[in-house]
Formats: sequence, C-alpha cells, structure tokens
Amino acid sequence: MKMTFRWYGSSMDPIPLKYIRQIPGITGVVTSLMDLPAGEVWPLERLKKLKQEVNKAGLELEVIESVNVHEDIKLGLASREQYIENYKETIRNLKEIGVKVICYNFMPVFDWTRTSLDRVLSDGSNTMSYDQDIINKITDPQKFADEIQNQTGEFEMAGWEPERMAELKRLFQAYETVSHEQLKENLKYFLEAILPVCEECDIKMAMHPDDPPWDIFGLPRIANSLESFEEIISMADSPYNCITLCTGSLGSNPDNHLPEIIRHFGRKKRIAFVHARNLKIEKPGKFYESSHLSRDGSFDMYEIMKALNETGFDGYIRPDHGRMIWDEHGRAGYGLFDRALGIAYLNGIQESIEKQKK
Ligand SMILES: [Mn+2]
Repeated sequence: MKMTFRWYGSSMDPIPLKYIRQIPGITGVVTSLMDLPAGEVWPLERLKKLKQEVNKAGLELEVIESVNVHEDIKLGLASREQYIENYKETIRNLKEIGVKVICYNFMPVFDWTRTSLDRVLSDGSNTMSYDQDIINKITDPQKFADEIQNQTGEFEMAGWEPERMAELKRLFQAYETVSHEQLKENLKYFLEAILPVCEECDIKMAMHPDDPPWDIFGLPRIANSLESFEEIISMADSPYNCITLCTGSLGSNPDNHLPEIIRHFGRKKRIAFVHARNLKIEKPGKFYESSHLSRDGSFDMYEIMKALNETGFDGYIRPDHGRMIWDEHGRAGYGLFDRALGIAYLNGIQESIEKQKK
C-alpha cells in the first residue's frame, strides 16, 4: 500500500511539502484545487503545475480528494448534464497528470459535520467532536454553518465551500422532495455516465462514506453501511466503481464492524483508498476524534490494518484527521504533528503484521 498525506496546496495549507516528504514511509500527497467551485472543469495547465510542484518535492500525486459533485447532479436537475460533462472533462485532464484515484462523496448540502472543531482533551490537545443532541436542537442550519465557519479561523473547511454555504436555504428547499431512493437514482445516473470515462482513463472513483453515517437535518444520506455500499458498487458494475474506506466515518456508528466491511470489499477489490483514523464513542451519536492509537479510541487499529493486509490491499492510504498538539496552529483536523504520528503508528502495525506472516 502507498502511504499518503492530505495537503491543501501551497496557498491554502501552512504545511510545506518538504515537511511532508520527511515523514517516514510517505510516497505522495492527496490534494485538490480547492478554490474551484464544484461543477467547473479543472484546467489542465493548473494541474500540470500542481503535479510539477509536488513531484519536485519528491512526492507523487496520484490521488485527488475531492472532485466535488455539483448539487444539481445530486438533486437530479436537468442542468446536471453540463456538470456531468464537466466532470468527465476533469477526469480526462487528471489522467494527463497520472492520477489514479478520485475520492468524492454524495452527501447532500453538508459535507462532514462536527459540532466542535476545538474540544480540549484531558492531555491538553484539541480535537473535533460531534454530538447528535446538539444537532437535534438546531432549528437554523444556516446559523450552525456560520458558527462552524467562525471556528475555522482563516482556513476554509474542505467540503464547506462558501458558494454552497451561501445558498443553504435554497438547497434545503430543493432537497425536500428528494428521498433516499431518488438520491440513489441520481447517483446511479451520475456513475453510469462517468464510469466509461474512468475505464478509458484508468482512474478509480472512490466514494467516501457519509460523515456521520446517518441522516442529519432531515437530509437523506445513502452511503453509511456495508449494505448501502454493496448497493452502490452494484448499481453501476465496474471495477472502477470503488470506495474510500474511511474508518472514522463508518465507525462512528458502532453497528458498522470495520474489519468485516474491509474484508467484504477488500476481497472484491473495491477499496481504492483508505482513511485510517480512530475516534472515541462516548455514547451513541456522541464522539470525539482521538489519537490513532487503538487504546485511545473505540477502534482496534491493528485489526483494521490486518483486514487490509489479508485482503491484499495495494491501494492508497492516509492518516485521517489528527488532533492539534504541541501548540500547532493550522487547519482543524489537518495539522502536521498528530497526523505524522498517525503514520508512524500505522507503519509500525503494518511492519509487525508483515513480519508475523513469515
Ligand atoms: Mn475520511
């Protein structure tokens, strides 16, 4: 497997590539053109420059996270045709720079959601947390979105693009008539349209699970369990219709048995990308993001890595969100220090699994 690190680009990420290059075992970065609104074609010239910059630092650029799907595609509006054509064009441009995997999600309106970006843990570190009781009391999602944005300081949150947040009201109204079944239909339509291009370009689409893996604010969510992902990979049957196995997103519902889900999709060769992280479930619907260490959280990270190893996973993996430690100032969940510790830990588990096999 190839160990990677999410990086937001030199103008939007305080972490320089040269620091990332020094993390043991790292092969590349996972990045995107964050300033482009969803639905636009990613210009080849910019992609070439980005690749050059990453390669110059001694790193590969083979995974994009994310090429965001325009809301009109998720809503199934007639205007989706143009956005789907643009998406295909972006896939073709990404092929030109050697990209192998595109991570995306199909969550209506909100991307990953937390109720706090800087909860203080007992060791003095800061982390992101979620509490369904807080979400249940929110009557105005716009106010909630504003509050979360205020907590991010100067850093815009990935997946919470300003243009999408600015029209929350209109989007909520538009989704009133979209059921779970309709959203699945719209996903199927999208996948059937783009997968032939993915096959031609040898680029895997890796769908990220809903985070948290249940409906929020009454919006439908359809990618949150073994069964739902089985439905998704079957609705457009192609080896390029794959999954981003995010342990934190799926695992915040304790009904999701992570090693079992990994074995199920790993055997089918449908896991293209892994987000490996841990979190501590305090009670159903309430959790915080812990360090990667198994005993700090609710997941058995050894069993997770073992399931990947046993199914011959040879795709891309990255540590996911980290805490803020050692007074680091940066993008919530995406500091250097704790994620680098996460990599060192995952490397250690991987080495011990490999040696035990001999
Ligand atoms: Mn993730």
